[in-house]
Amino acid sequence: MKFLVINGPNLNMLGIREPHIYGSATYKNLTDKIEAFAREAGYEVEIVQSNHEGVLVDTIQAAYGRFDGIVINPAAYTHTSVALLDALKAVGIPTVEVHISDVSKREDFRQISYIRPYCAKTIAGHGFDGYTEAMAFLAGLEASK
Ligand code: CA2
Repeated sequence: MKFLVINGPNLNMLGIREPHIYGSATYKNLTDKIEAFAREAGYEVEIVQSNHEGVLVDTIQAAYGRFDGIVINPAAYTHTSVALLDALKAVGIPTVEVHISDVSKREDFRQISYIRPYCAKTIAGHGFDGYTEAMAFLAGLEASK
């Protein structure tokens, strides 16, 4: 199993501000957790973070034929980006949408997710565990093929 984990804008700032929403752990803590989980499970994982929508689109396109699953937290682009939805549809790789916070309990503008219709599952409000739960879910999907 080879996973691509994609994180959108400002997630590199984790642990620096808004700990009441996103916790006090840092982005490095997040990538360490994902890598440790993958190592123990025998998965390969690549992790990309960008603040730029076009870079995220390029990253998804470059994944074509290279990964068994994508775990994506598009951050604010969740609520705005048709381009990310189109890119995910174009590559056709099974994808799980992850949010650290429980977006369903937040502002109205966070209730829209453009990528959700494409995703096999959305995990929100589980903190960093959402990322490892997403990888386990995608591995289960692949095993059931
Ligand atoms: O809950 C999530 O994971 C979000 O995707 C995080 C996004 C937000 O726009 C989504 O609605 C929900 C924001 C990420 C920004 O992260 C920060 C980290 C530290 C300080 C401030 C923001």
